Amino acid sequence: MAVSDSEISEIVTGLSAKPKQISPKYFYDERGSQLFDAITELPEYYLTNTELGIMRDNIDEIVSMVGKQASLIEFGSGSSLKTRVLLQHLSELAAYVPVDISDEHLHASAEAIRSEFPHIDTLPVVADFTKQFDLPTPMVMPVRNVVYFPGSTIGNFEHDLAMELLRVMHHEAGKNGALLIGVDLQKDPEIIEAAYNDSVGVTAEFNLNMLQHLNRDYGANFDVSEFEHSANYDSDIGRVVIELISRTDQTFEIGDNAFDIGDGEAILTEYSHKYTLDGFAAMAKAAGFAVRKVWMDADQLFSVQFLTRS
Ligand code: SAH
Ligand code: AVI
Repeated sequence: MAVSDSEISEIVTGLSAKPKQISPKYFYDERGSQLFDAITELPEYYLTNTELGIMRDNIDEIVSMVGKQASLIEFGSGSSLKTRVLLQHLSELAAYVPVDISDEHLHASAEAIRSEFPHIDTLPVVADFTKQFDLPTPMVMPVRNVVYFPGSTIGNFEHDLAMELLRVMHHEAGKNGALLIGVDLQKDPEIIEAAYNDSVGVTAEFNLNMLQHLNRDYGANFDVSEFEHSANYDSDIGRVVIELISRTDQTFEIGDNAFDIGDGEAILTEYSHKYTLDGFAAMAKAAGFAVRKVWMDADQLFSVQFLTRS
C-alpha cells in the first residue's frame, strides 16, 4: 500500500511515546509475511498446527454451523492456510473475501486460492481492518456473512482495541452474521515463551524486519544490527510482550523526525494476549457476540470458537 501521511504520523506518535512503540501491522511487508509463514512451520510455534488440527477434527460441525451460501470474510488472511481446510468442505459458498494489509502477499495468495478453487468467487481486499473498509459485492447474494479471524490475531490487540475490532467484525457480519475465530489460551509459560523465542531465530528476524520495512518504505534509517529481539510472557496479564531492545545509545530518523534511544531501551512492537475461555467470552459479550461453540485440542492449548450476534 502507498505510504500515507497518517501512517507516518502514527509511527512518529508511537516513537514519541513512553515506552516507544510501533504497531505490529508494520511487521507485514512482503518479507514480513514470508517470515510469518516461516514462523508457522517452527516446531515451537504450536499455534498454527494446533489450530489446523482443531479445524480438521471438527470440520463437519464447523461447516454445518457456517451454513450454505455464506460469504466468508477473512480478517488478516495472510497465506490463507487454514482457510483451505474450510474451502475444501464449504461446497456452497457465495464468496470468499480475504482482507489483509500486506498487498503483494494478499494478491499472490488470492491467485493461488483462485486456481485451487476456481468455483469460488474470491474477492481480495487490501485494507487496514482496524479502520472502516468497503466490502465487495459478490456475484451471488450471500445468505449471511461469516467473519473468519484465525491465528489468534485478536491477541495482538490490547483490550480496548480488541473490543473495537470485535465491534467492527460485528458490524461486517451484519444481521444473522457470525464470527469464526481462533483464540490462543493461557498455559504453561515455558510453552508460550518458547513459541516466541525459537531456537533458529526466525521470530527475531521477523521482529527486526519491522525496522527494515520502515527503512525501505517509510524513510527511516534504523541501524538494524544495533537492536535485538526480546519476548517475555507476563503471566499476571496473560500476554507476551515483544520488543526490540537498543544495544547502544543511538539516534535514528524517520523523515525529518529524529529520535534518541538509550542503551537497553525498548521499542514495543507487539503484544500477544493469551485468554481464558471465560475472559474471551466476556469480551465477546461486551462486543455484542454470544459464544455458541468452542472446539479445543486435547491439551487445551488453543481454541476455535463460533460466535453469533447476541
Ligand atoms: N490468518 C493467518 C495469518 C496471521 S498473521 C494465520 O492465521 O496464519 C496476521 C495477518 O494479519 C498478516 O497476514 C498481516 O498482514 C495481517 N494484518 C495485521 N494487521 C493488520 C491490519 N491492521 N489490517 C489488515 N491486515 C493486518
Ligand atoms: C499474528 N499473530 C497472531 C502472531 C502471534 O503469535 O501473536 C504474530 C507473531 N509474533 C511473533 N510470532 C508470531
